[in-house]
Amino acid sequence: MPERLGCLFYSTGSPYARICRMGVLEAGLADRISESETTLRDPAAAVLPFSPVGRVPALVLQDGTTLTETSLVLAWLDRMGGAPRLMPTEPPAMAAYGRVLGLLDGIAVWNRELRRPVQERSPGVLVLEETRANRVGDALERDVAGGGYARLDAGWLALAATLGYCVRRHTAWDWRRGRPSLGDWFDAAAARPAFQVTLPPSNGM
Ligand SMILES: N[C@@H](CCC(=O)N[C@@H](CS)C(=O)NCC(=O)O)C(=O)O
Repeated sequence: MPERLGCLFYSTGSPYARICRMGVLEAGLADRISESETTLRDPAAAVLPFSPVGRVPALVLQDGTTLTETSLVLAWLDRMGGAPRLMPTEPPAMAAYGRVLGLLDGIAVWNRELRRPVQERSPGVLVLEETRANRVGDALERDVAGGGYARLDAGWLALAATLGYCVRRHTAWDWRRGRPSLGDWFDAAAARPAFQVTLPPSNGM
């Protein structure tokens, strides 16, 4: 029996947790890390006894230590001998990962704004985040056309999870329009088993 390493708390809709879930699968550690689904923003959430932050991903290690934050979880998977290594160490790949995390953070803000009642939404925030997403989307189109995001690492996982989130949970952003290379990249990424078994529920905004 392989040594058990920990338990990853996730919610099915979370793109951040999905990055880690796909990372566990792609790094070949699925038989050593179990998964546990939790609710969010809920005083009864299963993750709260392990993390006062109450967010996912949260990885509870065997000694009770809880790691939160996607990048810290990915770095720990590398430390546990996962292969391929996920966290980039060279500046171009680090920049590529950071670019997608910035996009995802902006989309999370945009999506949260859209979930408010119409009269409570801030038009300024909506415009800012849509503009940011389009700017980064155009840069990603150029990156991918030039051969970027080809290696399966944290940047790859984050890009697959972010675009996958937009397909099923943030349809407000028509990211494919005018971005054929990004569309082709996503279709290839979406064919991988780790992507297919972590699909979020459709709840398009
Ligand atoms: N910076 C964090 C972001 C994680 C995050 O925002 N997770 C969301 C789900 S997508 C969450 O748990 N939200 C619940 C809450 O805010 O209480 C990371 O990189 O892991």
